[in-house]
Parts: sequence; C-alpha cells; structure tokens
Amino acid sequence: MNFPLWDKRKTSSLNGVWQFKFSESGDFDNDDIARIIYDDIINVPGAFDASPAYNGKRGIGFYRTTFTVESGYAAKLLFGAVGMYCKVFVDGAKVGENYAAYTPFECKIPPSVDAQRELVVMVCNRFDYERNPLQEPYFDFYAYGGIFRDVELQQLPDGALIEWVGVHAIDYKTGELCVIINSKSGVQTLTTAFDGGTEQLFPNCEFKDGRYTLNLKLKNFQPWSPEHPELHTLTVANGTDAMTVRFGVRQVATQKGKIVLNGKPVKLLGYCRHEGHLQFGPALPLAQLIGDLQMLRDLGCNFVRGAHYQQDPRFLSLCDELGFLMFEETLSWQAQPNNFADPKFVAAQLKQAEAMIYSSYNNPCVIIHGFLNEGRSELEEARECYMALIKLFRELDPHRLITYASCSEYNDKFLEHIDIVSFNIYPGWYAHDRNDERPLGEIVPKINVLLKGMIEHGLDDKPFLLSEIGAGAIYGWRDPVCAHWSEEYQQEYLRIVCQEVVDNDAIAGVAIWHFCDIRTYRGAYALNRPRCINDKGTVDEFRRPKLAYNTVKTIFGGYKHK
Ligand code: ADA
Repeated sequence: MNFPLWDKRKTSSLNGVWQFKFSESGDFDNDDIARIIYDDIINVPGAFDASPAYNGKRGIGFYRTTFTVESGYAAKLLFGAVGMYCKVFVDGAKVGENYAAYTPFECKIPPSVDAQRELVVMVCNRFDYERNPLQEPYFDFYAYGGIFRDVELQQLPDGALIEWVGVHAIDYKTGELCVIINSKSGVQTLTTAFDGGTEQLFPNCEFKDGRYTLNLKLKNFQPWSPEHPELHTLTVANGTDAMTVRFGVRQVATQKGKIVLNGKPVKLLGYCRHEGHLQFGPALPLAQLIGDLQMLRDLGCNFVRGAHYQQDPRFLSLCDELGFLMFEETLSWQAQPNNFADPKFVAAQLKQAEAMIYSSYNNPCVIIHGFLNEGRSELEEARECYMALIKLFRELDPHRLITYASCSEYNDKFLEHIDIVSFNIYPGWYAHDRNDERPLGEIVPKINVLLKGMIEHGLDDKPFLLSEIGAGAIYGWRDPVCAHWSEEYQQEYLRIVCQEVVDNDAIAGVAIWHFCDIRTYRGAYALNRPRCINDKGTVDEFRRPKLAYNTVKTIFGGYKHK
C-alpha cells in the first residue's frame, strides 16, 4: 500500500486510459485548450515518447480526462511526476504548472456547482532551458515526456487540512519520536494513533506559521534496519482531516570514516539505478520495480543510488519494506558555470530539493540525500549554489547524511561541508593509458590514491563512497581477447572493483554504475554509447543478466532467504 493515506478525504486514482493528442509544432504558450481535437488514447502513467505511436517524438502531448467531485467541495490533484514540464487545466482554467520532471506536485481545485469536471494536462518534452533549466540535451540519459507517475484526486473536507506529517526518531533505542505537522495556523485539538491502535488526545495545539511539533514515544518496536525492516504507521487527526504516514525507527550518522546505522557500521554494497526501460521509459510497472529489487537482493546488495533524480515513491516504499538503503538525489547532470550564474537554475534546484525532502521524509530507506551529480564543484562560481543546497538540506532534514557525487576529486571545493565524500571514477574504462589493451590494473591504484587523498586533505573522518564506477558491456558480446565492450571485460572489471570494496575497510561503500542498460543520447554525443544506450548495466535493458552478474553476486554474497 502506498503512503501517506488521508483517511477523511475521498480519494480516487485517475490512472488509466486518457484521451490524447500529440502536436509536434504545438505552442506551449497557447492556453486555448478548447480548440484541441483529441484523436487518440494514451495510458497514465506512461511516457508517450516510449510508446510505439509516438516513440522518440518531441512536442506537446495534450492529455484529457474527466473526474467528479461532489458539488461545492474543493479538491486536490496530486501528480507523482510529469516530464519534462506541464500546465494543468480544470474546466478550461489553468490550475497549476510544473517544470521539474521527477518532482511530485499538487494543484488545488476550487469548488464548482457541477460535479463532473474536465482535466487537461499539456505536457511538453521539448528542451527549453528558459522554462525548464533542469534538463539539457547533453545529459547522458534520455529525457522522456509524459505523465510518468500516479495521478490522484482528493475531495477535501471543509475546515483545517492536515497538509503534511513528518516523523523522525530522536532516539532509536527508546522510540522517542519528533512529529512535525503542517496545518492552518491557530489552535487545534489533535489525536494520534500508532499502527491503528489507541488514540492519544492533544488539546490546545497551537500551530505557528502553519506548523506544530509533538514529541511521541513508540513502544514495542525494533529499530528499522536492512536485516529487520520493521515499519509502523502514525495517524494524526484534527477532527476535520486525518493523515496516516508510515515510518521506521532508525538513526544514521557517520563516525571515523564509517556510515553508522543504529550505532553499527554498515558497508553500502549496491548500484546506481535509473528508472528506465526501453518499453516504458521512466514509467515502470510495479512488477518491474519489484523485479529490479529482487535482482538487486539476489546480487547481495543492500544499497541503491537513485540516479539522477527522485525515484518512484512506490520504489522507495518497496525499499522500506525490503530493507534497502537509499541515496536519493535531485535531477541534475554536470551543471556548468552558466547554470550556477543563472538564478533561475539555482531556484529550480532549491525548489525540487525541497519537494524531494518533504515527499520522502518518512521513508526510512533514504539515509543519504544528494544533488548536482558531477556539477563543476571544482569552480568557485559553483559555491553559492552548492552552499544554498547544503543549507536547505541541513535545515529541512538534518536527520540524513548529505553528499553529492563529484568527479572533481580533490580539486572539489566543497567536500568539507558534506557528510560523505562521494566520487564518480572510471579507472580502467575511460582509461588513463589509452595504449594499454587491458587497463584493469588502473583500478585499485586509483582507489588507493583517492583514499590517501582523504588523509592528506584532512577528510578521513568522513566516509568515502564510490558513487559511480563501472564498465560497459554489450549484452551477448563475448570476446576471447576480453576487449572493451565485451561481457568478459566488464566481468573482470567488476570482479576487481567489488573485491576491493569488500576487502578494503577504508571504503564505506559502492554504487556500481549501473544496474541496467538505459537509453541515452540519440545524436552524436552517443558516439561512445553503442546502440545509443549506456551499456554499463550488469543486466541489459530487458534485465537479462550479463556475465558480471554472477561475479558480483559471488563477491557481495548473494541473498540468503530467511
Ligand atoms: C558519469 C555520469 C553518469 C554516466 C557515467 C558514464 O559519471 O554521472 O550519469 O554518464 O558517467 O556512463 O560515463
């Protein structure tokens, strides 16, 4: 079941078949949606440009459906994710817009005398930096268009709404919790209940600036951990509205170069994972989300880095249930000085980061928050943006570790401000020595140079994470000379990486690049991406295991069924 639940709102899913019109030349500024003639149907959620009829097309997809809300009631539409950007219209009037492809957003719908309402979403997948500074054509993953994730309708009760509830553990041993509730300012009476049990009453709760904080104590629990992913629910009600969230009691910290979960060091063994599939784009069916985690579990992983954007909330929910640890990050790829100098870019980064913090606040699986993958963090021009993001994460969610995946090594200017030093490195793949026919010997020395650097730069109290490392292999390409792109080369490569990570105490973890093959550039940027696919998956785009699969599994230890 997906959380949160709003027990007093009439909710319904708007997923399903919608009317559709695709326009290659459509004008995103033209709000006259009454003129649209819908000549097709499409699935929601889904990426229209991953569907056979509109594969690879860029333009505007007009989506139309109807819904009902009792006459006189206000409502809310909750969109899980719409890429690349969109405008939302109800009964012909604009009720919202969104310019961050993987970020959830909501639109408030005013009451009407008519129960039947019309919903149109204008979805554009054209690169347009002015509107959408978060996605650019040079990114190494395909930018899809469509309503990617669930759409939910909520009919709202009259009165003060409970907008958000966040729970975090003050003490994972005693079960002391801090509960933050966002609602209307003023005095309210609240009730709370753990796991659907006895209610506790809290009269005279004074909400200031729309927020009230309660300290509660959960009894009879065990801390959440990969070995024991125990989850609980908390229902907060105010007479008018009620919200149920699911959480786990756990604490994450760093200590002497280790990541520490509930007081014990944990080594992170896992993969970076784009949410992608050739047939579905980023809108994966539940069976695929579960299938991906079954494979990761089978490999012996306990860790996923969600690259390079917020992953499906259903995926996070499954990670909570199965006990995976997550590095969650916002959408960005190799941001440049022109981006950092642009207030529009910085504002968009902060906005999506804030939305990510609120939406996954209660997922115990998320232990690390990240941002700006491979931004130019070696440049002074990047400082303002990095520092603003670090400040935001520290203020809104001080209970998680923060990092960013850097490719600047020790030229990086901001490592001292984050909790984990995370480096993306590709020794032996984008090899230093291009004459070497088998540059696998570069891998371990490179890791050791970086580890030495941690001491030299006074960073050795921080954990060291290999946030990316990997090699490409084309599925089925076997080669007796074990050349680049062969399954054999990737197998050898990952054997060395995984063994080093497991054996070397100074490495806090690895997120191998990458779990599955994924679609990327179509233009000439793809000249080192055979098939226009990033082939560094340990499984291919249809999740068929390559040779390296069993090697990683043997070293990581595989999964032992309980
Ligand atoms: C980078 C980047 C990834 C991917 C990878 C690669 O480190 O962060 O998104 O592009 O390189 O495959 O080369």
